[in-house]
Amino acid sequence: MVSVPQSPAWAEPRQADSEGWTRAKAEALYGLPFSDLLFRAHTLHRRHFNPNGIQLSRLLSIKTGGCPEDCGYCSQSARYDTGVTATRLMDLDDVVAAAGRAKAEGATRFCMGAAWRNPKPRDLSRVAAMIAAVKALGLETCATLGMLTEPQAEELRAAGLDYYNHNVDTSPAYYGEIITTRTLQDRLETLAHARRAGLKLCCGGIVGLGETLADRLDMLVLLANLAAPPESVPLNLWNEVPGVPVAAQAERPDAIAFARLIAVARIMMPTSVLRLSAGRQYMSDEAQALCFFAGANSLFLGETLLTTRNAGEERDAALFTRLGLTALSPSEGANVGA
Ligand code: SAM
Ligand code: DTB
Ligand code: SF4
Repeated sequence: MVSVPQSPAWAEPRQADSEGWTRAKAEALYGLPFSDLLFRAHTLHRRHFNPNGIQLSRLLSIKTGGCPEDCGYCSQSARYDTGVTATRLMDLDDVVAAAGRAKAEGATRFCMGAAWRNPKPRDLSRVAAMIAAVKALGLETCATLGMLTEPQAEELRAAGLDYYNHNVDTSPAYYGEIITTRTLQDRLETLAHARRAGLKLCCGGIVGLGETLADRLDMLVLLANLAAPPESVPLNLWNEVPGVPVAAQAERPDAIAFARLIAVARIMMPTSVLRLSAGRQYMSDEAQALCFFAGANSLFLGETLLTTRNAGEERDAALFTRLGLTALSPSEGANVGA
């Protein structure tokens, strides 16, 4: 007879105690037998969300390339030869037309991304007009424009912005290997400005940049220990970009390792919406299904993200049918039992 070791107690998901989440606690979760870990994460997931619902977002790059920052994974940094052509900020009408198409395709949130270190005053008022117009279509709004001051965040909020996306990207220890032109502290300050302005946070990072498992867990610890965890946590798998420094060292986790990470994120941030973000084009339907069971409940629709490929409409429609997934409305796309 094959001897199966006794499972550790799985039944009652526990929150972190008053000292918050630590690497050791995250490692203990990550190291659970796979079925115990997934059961525990899925139990929490069901407690807080409709487990068959999925939040659907659409991205649009409203200003592409030519970015002065040196993020070592990014196709839009002016420092690397990636083949991306820099553009000016899009016209309002074109953005509204794209948002209308996104709504028709089933998206409930429209995320506008600009390759800036930070927005200049004139740019900010133009983006504010875009936010107001997209909001008027009945979509939730999200923007990712680089660093923000608190008054800038307030201006965006007043225009109708719901979410601000600004990622920590990786662990505190690995951060300096990937980005040198702005610090993690700079990013945390922007997140604080967005929070104080009343914006919801969309904040996560990338997996597969050459970091260790400890780095991946430290990134989750950082996110989970924020004063209030982000309402939305995008977990990006590195999307291949030729010509950037990360390309030489990148290694995406396999499906089991990624599902474990999603499950740990679900347990550490039980009421946050977790997005399978960049990298779904590399994942099989089965791998995505595992991640949804582990607690992922959001994704980007469409053929492209900002500059790289996404899974695409046809494949996603078939996936949703195969898995019986239905779109979450904006109110359901927030948690149901916080
Ligand atoms: N410039 C803004 C900023 O950095 O906050 C907004 C746009 S930036 C492209 C948004 C996020 O996309 C990054 O923080 C990073 O997490 C993710 N990202 C960028 N390039 C990626 C890639 N090649 N693979 C996976 N994620 C990527
Ligand atoms: C996030 O965490 N992922 C999205 C969104 N926030 C802006 C961006 C993914 C970008 C992937 C690389 C590209 O398409 O250029
Ligand atoms: Fe610029 Fe954002 Fe790309 Fe960094 S991730 S290079 S800030 S567009």
